[in-house]
Amino acid sequence: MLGKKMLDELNKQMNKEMYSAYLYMSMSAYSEYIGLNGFANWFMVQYKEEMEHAMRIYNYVNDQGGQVKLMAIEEPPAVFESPLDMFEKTLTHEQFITKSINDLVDVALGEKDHATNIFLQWFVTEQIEEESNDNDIISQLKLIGDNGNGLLMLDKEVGTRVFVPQITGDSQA
Ligand code: OFO
Repeated sequence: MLGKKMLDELNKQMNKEMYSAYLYMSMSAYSEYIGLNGFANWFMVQYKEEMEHAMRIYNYVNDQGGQVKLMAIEEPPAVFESPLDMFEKTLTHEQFITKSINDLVDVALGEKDHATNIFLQWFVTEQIEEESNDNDIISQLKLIGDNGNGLLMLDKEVGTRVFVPQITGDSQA
């Protein structure tokens, strides 16, 4: 069973994950618009992963007998300066999400809610990978600089990223 504060914070986190999905969908659309289809693929995979993150929380709240509450999703930016700009904004956003997950863990520990603490550990680990992936691509984009060939090579590489569903149910979005 979830305490009221824990439930409220989980519902808010679900909304943040939905915003993450929306943000990366927007970056995917922009990448496609400027002809970088590999980056468009990378961000679309990210969008799908974020939808799964939201669904993990949705399923957990339901499993715990809590009431899922859907809130309005903020409008993401539609235009970006460059691939580097998109990945720097992605990293900044993921750092915000990491802090938010850490705050959720603090609430779970404060309420002695061990089940939710265990549930959240998956997200704690996932955030390490998210930030690491973003940092890697930012480093590569900085090395590439204004080199068009380098950018096209990286576009090709990130175009191979594949979405691997991790949870069952209607998570494919
Ligand atoms: Fe859900 O990990 Fe990104 O936001």
